[in-house]
Amino acid sequence: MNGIFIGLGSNLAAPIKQVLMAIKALHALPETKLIKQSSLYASPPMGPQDQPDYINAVVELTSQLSASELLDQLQTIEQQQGRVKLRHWGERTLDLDILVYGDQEINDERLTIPHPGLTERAFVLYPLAEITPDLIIPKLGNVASLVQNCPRAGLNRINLDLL
Ligand code: ROI
Repeated sequence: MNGIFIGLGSNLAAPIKQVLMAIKALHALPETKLIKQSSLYASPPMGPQDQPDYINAVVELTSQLSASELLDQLQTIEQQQGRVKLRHWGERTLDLDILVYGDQEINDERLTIPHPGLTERAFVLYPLAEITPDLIIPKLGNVASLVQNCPRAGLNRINLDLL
């Protein structure tokens, strides 16, 4: 079975720290194991350009939590890290999105999985391809092919050893 993949993004309040703290919090979730984490990436904003660049990453989990229970946990982490979101498609302290949840396709009030923006978002696809190039996403296909059709759009892998 496919794993569960979470996208992380931040462009406010020390974004690298936000993403690293969120990965720690994901490590500590109940009934959940963190299997893999991507590098951190810096990316220009998709959306209004008058906002700071983002830091993005993707992690793989396995979990006994349902997608909806997991979403509750992600929203708690966002709140604990003082999430602010200033405007639609604007700057935010921390965003945690369920990108893929195993083989499930979900379309309800709270969740659309696989995540609808995934195929156009270099800041999601490149980190995803780094940790799981062979993943086949329900309805969308193979990650390695998706990434080949998605321009990098200024995305840069961050070497934390140099910071
Ligand atoms: N742009 C980038 N580069 N990274 C993000 O995580 C991100 N998240 C968003 C929007 C506002 C769409 N733009 C983004 O939610």
